[in-house]
Amino acid sequence: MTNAYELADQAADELRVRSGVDAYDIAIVLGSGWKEGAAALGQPFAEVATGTLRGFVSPTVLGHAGQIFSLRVGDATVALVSGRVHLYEGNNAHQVAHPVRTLIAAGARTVVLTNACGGIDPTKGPGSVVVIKDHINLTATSPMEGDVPPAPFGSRFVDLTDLYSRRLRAAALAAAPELSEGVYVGFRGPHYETPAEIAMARAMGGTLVGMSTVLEAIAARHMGAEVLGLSLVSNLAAGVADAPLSHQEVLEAGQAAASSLGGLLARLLPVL
Ligand code: 8IG
Repeated sequence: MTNAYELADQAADELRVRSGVDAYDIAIVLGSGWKEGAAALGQPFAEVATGTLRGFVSPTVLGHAGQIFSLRVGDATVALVSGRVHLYEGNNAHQVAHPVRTLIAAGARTVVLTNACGGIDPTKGPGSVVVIKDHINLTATSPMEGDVPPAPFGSRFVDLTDLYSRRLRAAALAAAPELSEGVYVGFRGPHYETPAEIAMARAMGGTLVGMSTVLEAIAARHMGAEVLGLSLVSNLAAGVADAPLSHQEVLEAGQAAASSLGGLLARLLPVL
């Protein structure tokens, strides 16, 4: 069985051939709500279906096949990864981390992880964008499980002290002062939390809750990339407001925010 790093190298080689890009600078993983906005970054010069790349599993959301768009933004060659996959689709931590590992194997030194999430802070309601300062991984799994990482990668016991790059967070907050920072608590889902679980997450120091990002961040940091996390609050978490959560509302909040998210990415990319 090929290890996760060889698999990422092979997928990166296939991606290079299909996109014509020798080395990427920045990889942006697009969470729900972010894809529409990302069109504001410019016209991609290549589009690769992830189904044609080794190790990629297909998203289970109908009509959302995985794609990697390649484009130039200023001096940077950027990959937009759409069609993220999650643990709750039945994937393991390595499958979830594979797109990020592939883009890093294809040269990306900066990884921007975007997502839509629930908000615990009632003053940062739907439509707020929060820079992830740190995370609490409650998925009970890790992309570092399994085989020992081969050279040149460091130990599986990767230090996560500066997981969400201090430098990138400062750059993002300087370029977009309306943003604030928060701690993202990663659950497995796909059910939303109970009010008691949200009370726990708040007591732990969490301000955002979601079902993605944490495993990709760990894998990216381990491979030496700098990580920036951006969360779009789509709903207040369970029990924070009186209303029940509705998936429909979550989708609508994403659509409403889409155009401003693109503008935000366009402002941030030059300073990363
Ligand atoms: I959008 O309230 C979105 N994703 N775990 N909880 C969790 N994930 C989410 C939520 C939420 N909203």
